Amino acid sequence: MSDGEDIILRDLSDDDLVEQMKDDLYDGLAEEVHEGTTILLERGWDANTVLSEALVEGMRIVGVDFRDGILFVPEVLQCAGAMKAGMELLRPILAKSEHSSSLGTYVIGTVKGDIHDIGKNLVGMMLEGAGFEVVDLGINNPVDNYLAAIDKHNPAILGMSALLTTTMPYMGVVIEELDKRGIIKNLPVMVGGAPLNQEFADAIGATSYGRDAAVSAELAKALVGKNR
Ligand code: B1M
Repeated sequence: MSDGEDIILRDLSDDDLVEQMKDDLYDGLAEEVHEGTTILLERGWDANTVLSEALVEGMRIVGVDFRDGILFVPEVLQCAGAMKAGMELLRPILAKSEHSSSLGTYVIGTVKGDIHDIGKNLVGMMLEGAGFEVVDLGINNPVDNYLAAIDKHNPAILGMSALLTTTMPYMGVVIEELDKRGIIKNLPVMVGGAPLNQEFADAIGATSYGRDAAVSAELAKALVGKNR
């Protein structure tokens, strides 16, 4: 961003800046979203408020126009890049653990066929902040990836994310496999993602359904018996 644009962003009131950041996110302007996030943090905004009011709300608007055929995949990829530029600044704040000892390992990954990772990444940050060691398997994970990670990391919780109605049933496939192998008895499984709900989580036999990142971190603490 040029100095001139920088000065204009800094001159905006908080409300105008948040509106501008939503526009910038929509336009896929990573540097501007990064700068806007910096300014709000400097003005004393807490990371969760920046996240929900500027970034998540901006991405919600993108989602509506994506659904309505106004935005297409290449543009939405730019929007995702801009959102991530803001999230990178929030990561160290959100992931800063107030716990001196770890609550255990939390393995998380987006399921097979699905490449959405923004929500999963947010959940991971909040979990780190809650005191978990997070092992992130990334996107597009077949059941074997989850099994290998369970073997390797002996997690306290397994988490799966899905953003598509076509990929969410795969969570059930993973849970069935964990059941067959007798793993599910000792390993709580949390599922989450925009198209899910509690009924779906119950139907596939998940231990827990995380509606959003903050709720998921609280649920995770409860699952390991450390709700404090
Ligand atoms: Co996609 N996409 N997308 N997309 N995309 C959606 C999901 C969609 C709802 C858009 C729409 O039509 N309105 C729609 C799904 C429709 C449906 O299934 N019913 C859709 C579609 C159709 C597609 C493609 C098929 C488009 C195409 O190719 N024609 C394609 C599929 C690719 C694939 O995965 N195979 C596709 C591609 C993409 C991009 C690559 C361009 C990009 C992803 C970039 C990335 O993630 N790196 C993208 C994006 C950005 C979106 C929207 C616009 C935004 C998603 C997002 O990041 N939200 C999305 C619209 C929407 O959701 N409104 C859309 C912000 C994020 C903070 O929220 O992810 O919901 P969310 O996470 C929340 C909670 O859900 C929860 O906590 C998070 C934080 O609070 N949560 C968990 C998530 N995971 C959790 C796990 C937990 C607990 C809680 O425990 C383990």
